[in-house]
Amino acid sequence: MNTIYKNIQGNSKAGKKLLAILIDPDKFLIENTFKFIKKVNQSIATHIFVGGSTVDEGVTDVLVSELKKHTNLPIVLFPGDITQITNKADALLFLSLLSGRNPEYLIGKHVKAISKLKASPLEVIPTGYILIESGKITAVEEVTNTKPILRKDIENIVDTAKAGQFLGMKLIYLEAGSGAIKPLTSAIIENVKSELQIPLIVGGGIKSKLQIENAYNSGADMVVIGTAFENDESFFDELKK
Ligand code: 1GP
Repeated sequence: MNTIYKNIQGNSKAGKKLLAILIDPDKFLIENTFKFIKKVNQSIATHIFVGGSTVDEGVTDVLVSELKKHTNLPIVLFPGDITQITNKADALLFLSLLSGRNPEYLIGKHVKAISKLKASPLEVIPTGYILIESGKITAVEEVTNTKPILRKDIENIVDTAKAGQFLGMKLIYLEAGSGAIKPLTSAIIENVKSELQIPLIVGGGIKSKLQIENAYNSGADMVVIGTAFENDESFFDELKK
């Protein structure tokens, strides 16, 4: 059907901002699904992302099945590894870690994923994933054994995003890392957005309505938030429809 990307692209063109709630199966208690999803459904969230750097095999599949019982929001996989691919979701961000120089995360794992994907109904969305330093070592950095791009190196960040677009990627995901102390700056987001003709996702360390607005006003088409909801579900109260 391939409707998820078209929807993101259409909203980006129309200036309608999107919000994805990231659920890390490794940190989420399945018995809390109903209570948690009720809050998601009552909020301005438009998408649910599911994924994490390290998740036990089979856990994502069980979690997505449970989520599907309680929400009509699109469920998009944001996988740290091939084992997190489940056909029960709607789409998959086919992430290539463009900020790093580890071939496994640029193309290696992608080749290995094909046996699972070629007969899959999942909508596969090629996504350039760019990790930017956040003042602390993040899980992505550790798991992928790559270095993030320095915040001050805006030209390199912009050129990396543009290279992703020229390679044919449909989305660029600018990532400060889960639990980042400070989210990405407006300058980084604005500079990247001004060079891109594809939708821009921004995540990492966003934990207030003001920070969401800042990311949107700087050019993010979609904001992703995970840790802030893991730490305090009352944040949903500020984000009611
Ligand atoms: C992480 O960008 C996402 O990959 C979300 O980050 O957990 O800091 O919200 P947070």
